Amino acid sequence: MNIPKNMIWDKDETISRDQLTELQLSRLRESLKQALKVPYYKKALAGLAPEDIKSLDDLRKLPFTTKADLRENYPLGMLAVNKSEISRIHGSSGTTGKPTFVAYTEKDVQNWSNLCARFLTAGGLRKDHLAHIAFGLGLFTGGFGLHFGINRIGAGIVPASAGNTARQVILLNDLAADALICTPSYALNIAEIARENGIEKLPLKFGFFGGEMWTDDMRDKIESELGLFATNNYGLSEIIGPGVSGDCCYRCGMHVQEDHFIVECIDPDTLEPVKPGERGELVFTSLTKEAMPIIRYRTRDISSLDYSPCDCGRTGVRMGRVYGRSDDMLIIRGVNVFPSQIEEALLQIEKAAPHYLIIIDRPGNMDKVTVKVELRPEDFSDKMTEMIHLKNEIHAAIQRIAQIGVNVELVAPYSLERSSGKAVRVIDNRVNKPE
Ligand code: DLL
Repeated sequence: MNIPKNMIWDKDETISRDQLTELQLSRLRESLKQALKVPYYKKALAGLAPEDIKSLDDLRKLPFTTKADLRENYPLGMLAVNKSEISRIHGSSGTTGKPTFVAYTEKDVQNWSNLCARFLTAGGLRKDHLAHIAFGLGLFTGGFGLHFGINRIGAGIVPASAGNTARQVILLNDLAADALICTPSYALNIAEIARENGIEKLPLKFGFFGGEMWTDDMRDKIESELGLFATNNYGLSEIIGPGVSGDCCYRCGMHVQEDHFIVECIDPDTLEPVKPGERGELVFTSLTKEAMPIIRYRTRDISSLDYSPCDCGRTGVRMGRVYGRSDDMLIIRGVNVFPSQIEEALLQIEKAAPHYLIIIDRPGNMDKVTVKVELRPEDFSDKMTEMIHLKNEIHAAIQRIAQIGVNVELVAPYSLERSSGKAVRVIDNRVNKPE
């Protein structure tokens, strides 16, 4: 495996905490000034002026912004510039209803490209590499966000976009890209199709994966199947897209790009900050965005923050893997369960392929959870005892990690639907889901 050397793209990634605090404070005032051009924020800030922010602690005086606020201002009510100044529009599809649109000025696009160039450099991409983008090149921020970041570094791009996995494999093999850019679940699908087509090893060296929840075990699996060095990167459309944070080569948490975003980690119930290292909901405030500045956006993503120094020299606080979303948290017979716990359990069992689907029903008054687990082709057997043993093993692992009993259904290799973007892992058929 190619472990990249530590390399820093931009000296601002290493400024001291004191310098950072000073920079954040002055940028926060500027950003508030920009936000006050949006009628929604003018009302929500209720007379609060940028000068009222004397220290970063005063951030807590500001109101939160939620997805519902953005929806109410559909399509472009949160714009702080004239429409003529828009350089790009992206959107997040969500599972229901209309997309949420986000807009960028030319300066926003430039900043965004630089943020992506930073984490790509951190994870090993250099200008002599070729990078294959298998994110959809469209309204989704993943495709074009990464495209412009790679371009900033000067590396070559194969803009494959999403879908047609067999074709992706041909391109990856024949053009010999060094880096693969997609969701972690799609990386596994690519590995699977490559294997089916008799390709032992694609020429890939690095993988930049993000856009959905994944676990450390999933990373190990992807690395062993594709023989590359995989890093995690995180972001969300409302804040900018990819580039909010990313792993460095030491992979001990994703460095938040704090010169562009202030991050808080709060208890989603009390809305009070949690202590460093404790799990809570991440909240971001943009510091440099012109088109759509955003104040204290509640992401629903559950993670934790680590302020200890990192050997790479970057000073941005490190966020842990997203454990789940507070709205993805399943309440099963009163027990809180995150899909990531089920993934963790499944990946501990060698014979279970990393493809699964969680289905929840409530036939009477009791929640019933079925976890469909695909078997690896080589382990698919018609020996009943072996299959029962495996089912029991999976059942016990889920019970141990997620503290719930589930109905395990073993399904044939390749029978679960593959996605070329964010994988759908949960189908909740309950009519009245517990809040
Ligand atoms: O998924 C932006 C992105 C694209 C990030 C490509 C990284 C790579 P949205 O479609 O708005 O934007 O979805 C944002 O995806 O709130 C998280 O729940 C989840 N997410 C994004 N990155 C990660 C990650 C893009 N590395 C939502 N780990 C976020 C876990 C992630 N979850």
